[in-house]
Amino acid sequence: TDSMREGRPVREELVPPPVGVDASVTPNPNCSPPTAVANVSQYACQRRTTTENHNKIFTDVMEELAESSEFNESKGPCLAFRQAASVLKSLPSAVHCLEAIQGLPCLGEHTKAVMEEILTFGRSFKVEEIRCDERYQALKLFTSVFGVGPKTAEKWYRRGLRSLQEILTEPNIQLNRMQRAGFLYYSDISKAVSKAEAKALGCIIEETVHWIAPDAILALTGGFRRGKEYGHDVDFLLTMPEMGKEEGLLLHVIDRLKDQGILLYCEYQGSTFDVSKLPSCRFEDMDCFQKCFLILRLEQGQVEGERGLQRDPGDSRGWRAVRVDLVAPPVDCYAFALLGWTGSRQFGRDLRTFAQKERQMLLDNHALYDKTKKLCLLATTEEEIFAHLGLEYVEPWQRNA
Ligand code: DCT
Ligand code: MG
Repeated sequence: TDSMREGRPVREELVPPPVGVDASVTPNPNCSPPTAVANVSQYACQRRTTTENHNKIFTDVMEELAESSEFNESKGPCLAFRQAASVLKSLPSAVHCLEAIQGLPCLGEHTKAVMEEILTFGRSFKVEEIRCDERYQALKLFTSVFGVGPKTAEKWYRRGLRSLQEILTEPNIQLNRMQRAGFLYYSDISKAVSKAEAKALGCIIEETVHWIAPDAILALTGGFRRGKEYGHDVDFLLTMPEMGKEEGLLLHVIDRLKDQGILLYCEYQGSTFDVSKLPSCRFEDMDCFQKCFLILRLEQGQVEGERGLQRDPGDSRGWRAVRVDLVAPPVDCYAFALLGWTGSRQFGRDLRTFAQKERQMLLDNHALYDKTKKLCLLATTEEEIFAHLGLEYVEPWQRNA
């Protein structure tokens, strides 16, 4: 693919301008020049992707197609649509014609056909068909409940259930604790969390953590660290400067949140981390750090700005429920955990693929293992991890792949 990309600009320069138009005098204002898309890497970790997405009309459709493929357990197409969306997100301007995407990586025939539909008709018939699909609608609705994954959603769909009301009134359905909380706070936690709300929660978490351990290290991660205006939850990483001191920290934090009367739900997972198992520990999405998935009560008065809490019109409660994730890795894993939990998912996925395919290294949220040297490469900052991988540093706000 590298040679293809290197050869591409030359080929495009040879494309004659449309008949009767002198391209040098009258450049087509709708077509970005080929140079604008030259040298786009197939790996998200070699692209800089801010929150400013010039190709939302395409990427929203691609992401819906990816989700639909995921529901059908079509892993290949799902990944292909996600990669295509990610490449388009990184472009410095909007795509106005198919010529402008020539030579870009990760855009297959399927993706191009969808883009052509959107360019020609302003819409994608394929995605409109999917949106009308009963199964897609039901699975999307069910998985929008905290604690409900694709498997449970599929099970409910197969039983003939179609609405949340039907789930709640079906006597044979046993919801687990997480799902019960998901239904209980559904209207709040299905609403986006704003940056102002994330900031308010950051203050609460910081105060709580430092009340327990003044020297604890706390960082905002996830989408808000990448500069997003809205998110579905707020993610934090915390650790202690001295190895091992992080043990028990999260349980203390949970207790303290409970004492403050703001803990609406808590699912705690103890650490399943075992240094002796590294690096044979499976390098995949999930990490084994102690963590908790919370639902916290956020008061109107704690949120700065005119708009305050994100609420329905007519909601006069003066508070809302928000999903918060806290992860507590040991300090020697902190940089790897920070890199992983900052995301985006696609950025992280491509970092791991890049490490493996281009560097014969294994990267996950705990460590970086060099297969050639047969050793783990240490790092205390994200910059060091990029350097180990021989990658230019990409700032968190440029990781919105
Ligand atoms: N992550 C991870 N391991 C997990 C779950 C998540 O490494 N088991 C990473 C991937 C992205 C990041 O953590 C944050 O996850 P989300 O909160 O799901 O994503 P987000 O980018 O913060 O998006 P949102 O704004 O919707 O919260
Ligand atoms: Mg998040």
